[in-house]
Amino acid sequence: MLKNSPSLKVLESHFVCSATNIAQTPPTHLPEVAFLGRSNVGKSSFINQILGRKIAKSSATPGKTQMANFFATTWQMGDEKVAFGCIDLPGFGYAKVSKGLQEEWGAFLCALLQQRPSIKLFLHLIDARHPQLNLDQQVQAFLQSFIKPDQQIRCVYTKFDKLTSHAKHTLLQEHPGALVSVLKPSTLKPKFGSLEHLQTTLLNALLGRICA
Ligand SMILES: Nc1nc2c(ncn2[C@@H]2O[C@H](COP(=O)(O)OP(=O)(O)OP(=O)(O)O)[C@@H](O)[C@H]2O)c(=O)[nH]1
Ligand SMILES: [Mg+2]
Repeated sequence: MLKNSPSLKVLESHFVCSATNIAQTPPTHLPEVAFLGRSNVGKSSFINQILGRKIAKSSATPGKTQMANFFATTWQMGDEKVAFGCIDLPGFGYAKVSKGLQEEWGAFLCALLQQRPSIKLFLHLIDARHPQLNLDQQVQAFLQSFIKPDQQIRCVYTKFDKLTSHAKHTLLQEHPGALVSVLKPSTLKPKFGSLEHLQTTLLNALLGRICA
């Protein structure tokens, strides 16, 4: 069973802007979480889930998010109020995007991730059905190559609901304490986590606090 945490409430969330190049990115006065992972892994859906509203556009068609989309939100955890930014990024490895565009996106995304000191948490979303893909390992190596001491990387295994019971236990045996997400958080068995556990862990990681 997971530990109890102070109650958490999302007070407000709003869209800030979209960017296709560094010049269009907003000021860096808030700490930020960057959501990254393969195309269609569930980045936009996850943002909507933790913010409690459909603010990021999600779609069954891979390649939906084609720009870096910036959101700002304020959460209350216990007596503490925290304002921070969320960056919804286009997915890596979307084969249908033309080579030229892919290269262009690659350069922008790499620069964005490397040169934005306000990003305190890189949340790497991984499809729970395919936890060992080469592309995800490349993303981890890329993040490790430039991460600074005040930044953290956390993984979230998405589409956990699509696993068999056996596969769920295997994943958690191989990755003890892993964060998992499902399409409908209310259907997740408490032993695997909860929406509030995800939110609390994310907020603590963003604030640089050690958490299980
Ligand atoms: N079963 C299940 N489906 C999910 C989950 N998360 C997302 N999906 C579905 O997966 C599809 C892709 O979700 P998105 O949130 O758009 O994925 P994305 O990573 O933002 O995709 P791109 O913007 O294209 O990179 C949608 O049909 C979602 O409903 C999950 O945890 N479980
Ligand atoms: Mg998306």
